[in-house]
Amino acid sequence: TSTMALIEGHKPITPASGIPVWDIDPYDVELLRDPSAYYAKLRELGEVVYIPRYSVLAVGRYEITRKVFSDHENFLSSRGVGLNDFKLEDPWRPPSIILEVDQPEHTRTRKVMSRALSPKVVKGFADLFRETADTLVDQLLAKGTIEAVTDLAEAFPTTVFPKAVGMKDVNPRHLVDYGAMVFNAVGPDNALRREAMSHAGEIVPWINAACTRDRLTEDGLGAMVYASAEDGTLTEAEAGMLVRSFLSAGVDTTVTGIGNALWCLSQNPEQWQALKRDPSLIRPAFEEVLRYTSPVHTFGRTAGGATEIAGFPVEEGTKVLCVLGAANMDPDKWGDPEVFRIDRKPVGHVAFGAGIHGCVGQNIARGELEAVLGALIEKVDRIEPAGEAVWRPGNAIRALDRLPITLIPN
Ligand code: HEM
Ligand code: OVM
Repeated sequence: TSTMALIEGHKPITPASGIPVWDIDPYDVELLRDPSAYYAKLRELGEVVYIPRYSVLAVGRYEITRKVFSDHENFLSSRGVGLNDFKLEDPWRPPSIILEVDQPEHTRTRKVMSRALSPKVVKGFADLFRETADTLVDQLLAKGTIEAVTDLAEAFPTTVFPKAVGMKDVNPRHLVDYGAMVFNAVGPDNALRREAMSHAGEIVPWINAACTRDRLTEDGLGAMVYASAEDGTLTEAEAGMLVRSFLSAGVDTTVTGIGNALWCLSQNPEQWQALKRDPSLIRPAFEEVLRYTSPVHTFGRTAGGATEIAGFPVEEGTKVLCVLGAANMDPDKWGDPEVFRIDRKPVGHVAFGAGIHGCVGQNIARGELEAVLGALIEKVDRIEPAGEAVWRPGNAIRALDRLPITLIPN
């Protein structure tokens, strides 16, 4: 550990000459509410940009973003995927044993999680997901005008996900607020992070307790992870840590995915009608929602040693912001990226990341969205805006804060 003052918890760097310098705050709340101009300028400035305010590099062009984000040899996850370098400053909670580790440690925990979240296991939840979605949509149709963020986007995952995990303790608010802590923690020490963290005293102990074996049923995802503690693959404590990963990554992401999907479809009525005509487009429609809105807009990496990005030397300890939202809107990769088309089939989008850390929960996320969109297209004729959609700034998550809509039945 150096005696040098840290900038946002990591080592200040001297960028290689030739790297464009951009004096911007990518965590400014106004920018986060509407990031498209920031994404465009980041891509325009060069393959890699230096942001002095945080002493970090940033990438936003598609190819280089994908390359850096998936290059686990040179760009580590174990020093944190946010601005804090865990090697220099203690993280706010014990690091995730899947997200925030490198190979070879990553391989063992990843195997346990991918078995628990396999397509076969996820299929087993299809009826629960669909029945819950049908009931919820019927209730919301009776109301007519709804606040889609709370009434649907939050209501659905906070109902089905704890059941899938097998949680005995129920507290939807705590699950949503914990997600806000986890995802805002990867940003700087700004008002967003501090506000999210202000709930920590109550929520962290509740989450930790909810991850223990005696607070989980015998038949959920949690039990599957604890089974790996029985066969010796994991310790009991490690099993608890992986259940914590479900609760960290599995709620706010799908809440955001559902909210963003409803926003896309309410703003593009002809795409909604196309979806109703052809239900086989439900999955491609969700992939396009992910590309178009990038629910996880930015995650980082740390250079483990001297390396390079696009030919520029990069020193050890450099934090690199990988702006997934910018990559998913790169016109050099996507034709008319600003057009939302449910039949685009955007293979290669980076909304779930890429490489060894690519989202291990993507099957269950798709299963949840399939149930919600399936129930909606069957029962709802039109989705009309009923007021202004308001975005909620987040250091890593781009979600709606409010989405008033009217559901008109068939
Ligand atoms: C990893 C996005 C849903 C669990 C990731 C990563 C992204 C992501 C971008 C890569 C992180 C990195 O490389 O540093 C999303 C989005 C979702 C979603 C956009 C929903 C629309 C879920 C769900 C779960 C989950 C439902 C749990 C059931 C995880 C875990 C990792 C991860 C445990 C770490 C994987 C690893 O490091 O090997 N997710 N996620 N995610 N996701 Fe998701
Ligand atoms: C975790 C986790 C996994 C993915 C995303 C995330 C930063 C956390 O394992 O705790 O949010």
